[in-house]
Amino acid sequence: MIHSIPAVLASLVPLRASNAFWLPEEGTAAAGQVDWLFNLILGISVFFFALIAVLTIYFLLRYRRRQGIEAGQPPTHHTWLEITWTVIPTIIVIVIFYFGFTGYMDMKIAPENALEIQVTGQKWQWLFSYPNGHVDPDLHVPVDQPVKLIMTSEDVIHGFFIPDFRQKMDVVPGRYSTVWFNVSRPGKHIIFCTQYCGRGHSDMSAWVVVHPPGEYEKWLTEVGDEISKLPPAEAGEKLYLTRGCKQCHTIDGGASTGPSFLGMFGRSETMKDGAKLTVDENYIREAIIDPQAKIVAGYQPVMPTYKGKLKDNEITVIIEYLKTLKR
Ligand code: HEC
Ligand SMILES: [Cu+2]
Repeated sequence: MIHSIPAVLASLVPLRASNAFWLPEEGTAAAGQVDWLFNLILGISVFFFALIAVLTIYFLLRYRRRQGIEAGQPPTHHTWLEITWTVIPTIIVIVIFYFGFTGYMDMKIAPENALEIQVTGQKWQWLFSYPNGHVDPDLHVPVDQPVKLIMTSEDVIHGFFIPDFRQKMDVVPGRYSTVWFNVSRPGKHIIFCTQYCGRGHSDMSAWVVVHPPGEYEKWLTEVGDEISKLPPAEAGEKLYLTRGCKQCHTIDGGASTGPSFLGMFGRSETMKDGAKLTVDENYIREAIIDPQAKIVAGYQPVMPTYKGKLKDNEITVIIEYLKTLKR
């Protein structure tokens, strides 16, 4: 097949909307805008790089020192040349600024009807809290609806990044940051943490699940009363898997950031200050709500508090689950 020269050039200098070749999928319309500007800047840079490189080589050869030719006096000043190289770049940066700034404002300011979802970053998991109180390790959203995320961190700085949406925002303890987006197709997109936040940093990922029309509401009611429907130990296991405990506690006796849950209930534990105590319901409850109150010997005080994040009935089913993990 013979390609026309413009078609080949167009595929080499990607000033096009579709980027499957080197950028991730464009999950939102805003992502398309970001890519468009990125490609514009890239195109301008490639053009000037090529122009300057070619001219440099040409001048090097053309005006090289040769036997018998004396160098003339160079001109000190060339008004029109100077005006040209000032005006053209100024216009270019103004255009880039205009599209960059308006695009930034569009991505920054959420529409008023946006659905709000709370996001918590913690070592080493994202937690998403929905309007009905449900907390999930993944971000579920309806299609064709602006969604605003209100994000904060429980411990260190995390970075919330959805490559497909070209959205990235720091998630900082003690303050709130936001992002918003509107996805027009059902599907799944990955979320990463982009700040090196410790041992489990590379596991700190989640999914954006974009539900087809009507499915989001259905999902929300279904998960809303899951805890009360499941047998306690199963509900507890579910919370162990979805609320971040798994990132730091194993259930097979293996080492991790925190003590393994295997055979924990009823065992005698030595604290950092030398005190000995037996693991019972009240001790576990305190360990979850106020982890810094008693530190197990040999471990760092890095467990985040779950005060306000786990309801009483949820702590109860976690305890029921821990009781089942016998040696
Ligand atoms: C960032 C890591 C981390 C996460 C997440 C975490 N923990 Fe911990 N946990 C620890 C560490 C470290 C210790 C030991 C130091 C201490 O006592 O605080 C600990 C101690 C405990 C203890 C006391 C253990 C013992 O052997 O005496 C319990 C119970 C506990 N965690 C429950 C949980 C539950 C339930 C969750 C999830 C809802 C959870 N932890 C999430 C790190 C974590
Ligand atoms: Cu992180």
